[in-house]
Amino acid sequence: MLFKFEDPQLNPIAGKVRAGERLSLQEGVTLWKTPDLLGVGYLANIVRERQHGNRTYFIHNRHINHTNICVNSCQFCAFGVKEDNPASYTKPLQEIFDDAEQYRGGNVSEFHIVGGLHPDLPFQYYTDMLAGLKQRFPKVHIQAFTAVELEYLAQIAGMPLVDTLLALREAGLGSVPGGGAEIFARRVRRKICNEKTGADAWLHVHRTVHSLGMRSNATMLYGHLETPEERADHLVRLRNLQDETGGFLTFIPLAFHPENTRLDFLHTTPGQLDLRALAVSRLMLDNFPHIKAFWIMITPKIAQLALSYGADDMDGTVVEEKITHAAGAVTDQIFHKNTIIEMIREAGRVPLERDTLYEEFQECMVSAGS
Ligand code: V47
Repeated sequence: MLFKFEDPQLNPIAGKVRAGERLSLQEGVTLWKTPDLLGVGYLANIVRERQHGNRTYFIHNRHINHTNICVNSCQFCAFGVKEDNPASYTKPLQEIFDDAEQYRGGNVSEFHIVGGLHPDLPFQYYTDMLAGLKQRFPKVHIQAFTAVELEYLAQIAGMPLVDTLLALREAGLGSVPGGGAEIFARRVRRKICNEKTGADAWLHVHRTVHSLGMRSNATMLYGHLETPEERADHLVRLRNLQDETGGFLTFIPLAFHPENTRLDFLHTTPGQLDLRALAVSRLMLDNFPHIKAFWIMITPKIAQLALSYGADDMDGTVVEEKITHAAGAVTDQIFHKNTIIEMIREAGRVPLERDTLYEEFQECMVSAGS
């Protein structure tokens, strides 16, 4: 029996999805606006299963947030503070290495490193951090520094972006995470992150990363002041760059957390928007291999449902997450491998533990001591 859409506007979109045709910006807006969430999820699931069947990826990773000191003061961020704030911190390199050591033996395969734009740390702090981790954990992939941080590090290093990236790669950088994109629309950026580098600069950094043969991820912060039209525009701009470079691996919609931010008059995102964000992303980003449900931000329960709304990746074990938790996230900061495996199996999918670049993966069973 054919699925019957509640919203007839979804019928022509369904025809294109079934035929594997690209959706337009306007169709993207329709997907963001339609009350027929089940219809949007149904379509996203068609694409998800066409690409990945029941396969669902996760990674054994560890997040490291080396400093919360930041020269910017973004309205949506509760993590970044100024140096004179009693809650400010900058981890000495030895502390980063010692923390990482505690994790030895756990078969971690990725360090995910992001932090504030620190006014005084020298470029060598970053290269020494990468080199020190790589020396101690040669097999662990390092995914580090958002496009915003990379642009800032180039300023600190006094080098062109390409040379900065080459120096970081030489020290151990493996790939670039997707943060810092927020929402590309200038209207909203003026209100939520006026000092921050613009959309074109974010896209330029990723274009440059890809030109060096490195992979990266992309994100979109949703659930604040942006409109459905601005969300659709964000996705189309990412899709255009991916047409050009093919360097993006994964897209992660990031649910805005308002607590302790200057946007604390807003509410946390409703579950329907979290599911819709993943589903619309899956449908619009037809050239992105993966869509990730970041359980830290949308809760494990929504992340599990998301596996039927377009997502094929559950991120990973994480261990320590400060950015969303500073903004009121109530989720744990660590997930044990067994919990992720069970959640994926309960959703009727097949759990595959992957490396950062999705080059190696293997099916997992719940095991003792994971
Ligand atoms: O860059 C900041 C966002 C990002 C808030 O690449 C906030 O695989 C919600 O980018 N509420 C960091 N979001 C996280 C990130 C990420 C996470 C997981 C996987 C990957 C990946 C990337 O979080 C920041 C910013 O865009 N953010 N404040 C907030 N209050």
